[in-house]
Amino acid sequence: MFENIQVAPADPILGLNDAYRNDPNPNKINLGVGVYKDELGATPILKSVKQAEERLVATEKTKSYLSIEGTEAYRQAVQELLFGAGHDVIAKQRARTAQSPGGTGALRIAAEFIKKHLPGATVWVSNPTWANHQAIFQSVGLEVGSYAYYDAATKSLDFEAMLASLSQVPEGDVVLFHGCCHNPTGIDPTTEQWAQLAKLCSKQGFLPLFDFAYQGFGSGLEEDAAGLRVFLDQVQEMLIANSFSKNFGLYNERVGGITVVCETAEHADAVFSQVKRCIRANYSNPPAHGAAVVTEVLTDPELRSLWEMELQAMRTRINEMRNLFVSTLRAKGVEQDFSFISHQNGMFSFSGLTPDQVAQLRTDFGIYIVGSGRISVAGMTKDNMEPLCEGIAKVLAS
Ligand code: PLP
Ligand code: TYF
Repeated sequence: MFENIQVAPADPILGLNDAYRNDPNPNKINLGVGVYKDELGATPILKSVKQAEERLVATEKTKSYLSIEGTEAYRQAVQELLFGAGHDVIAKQRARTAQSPGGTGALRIAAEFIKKHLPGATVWVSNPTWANHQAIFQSVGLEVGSYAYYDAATKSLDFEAMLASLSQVPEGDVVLFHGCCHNPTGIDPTTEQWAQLAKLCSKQGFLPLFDFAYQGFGSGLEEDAAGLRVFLDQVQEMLIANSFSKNFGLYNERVGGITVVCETAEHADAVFSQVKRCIRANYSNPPAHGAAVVTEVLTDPELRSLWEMELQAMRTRINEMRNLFVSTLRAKGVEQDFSFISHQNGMFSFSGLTPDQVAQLRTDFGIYIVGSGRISVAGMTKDNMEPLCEGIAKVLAS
């Protein structure tokens, strides 16, 4: 039965990681996968997370199943982080959150819910977007369309084109927005632009789906939620897939949430009951540990302030690397203007390097960048900056 099955193509991002691992070059540099690295090139466990884990190990009493939707304390903590404590949506019980296995698990549940309950809806994603978006929606049989986003010529958001394509989206379709720190471009709408998008959404009648995987990596926890909250002022219904992989460094614990916002608490009850059915037929109930850690950190004032400091330190280090990258390239005599990289948000930048240049960086210098030219700035350190910029300068000059 299996003899005719062909080998699947390697994942564009995770496949690169494998190639990096197998490269014997001692000076290799990995700027592929979106995983935070510290100045030593390590991805450490946050102190706040470690302390929460120590408490949990000492006090945990059972490994029995969680409910389909996860723990109440976690679900509440997620909503407060997304909307801000005391937000009207919380007070009116218009939102329901289920704990999910990472942001990917949340997106997959959103996809199944859309497929089942919004028949005929197409999901629109930005051009470009995270490579897994298409796969997740298509895997449940949804049509995926793309809307204009990035202007390669100016290396910025083509907001006019974005508005023009979104005004073609029919009522009842779904539009995915990156809550902040757009992956792969690092370019987000401004608050004013978010307000225009929300207005358009309300006029067109499409459903916004926020993919919120980097809260706190842009400007701050509150600042990064501005787009989502501007939408909440204008629209009654929304889906949100959030992840704690990056901002808690809990990548392999798989912790996130799927949140539905409805017009009324009654609608929310009905919608959420269907979301729970999707979960039940998928992974049944979520893993407990990561979410317990997040709950402990978010609800304990001491751990919370430690976490916020650690998150700020990650954000600051990435921004320092952005500036150092731009200035080191300049010092290496690169004439092309890379200053746009200093103004982008989060882990990623679209470098504008061509697929040929990306390939040359890899074969000649052991520098690994995603084929699209996306650079994970979080992989840069003071130690690898010189060889990195040296390699890029040589490739650009060749
Ligand atoms: N959405 C975007 C835009 C991402 O970049 C990522 C991870 O890189 C995710 C979702 C999924 O995150 P998780 O690892 O929590 O599944
Ligand atoms: O670098 C990126 O864009 C992501 C990172 O299960 C990632 O693809 C890796 C593994 C995973 C989810 C996200």
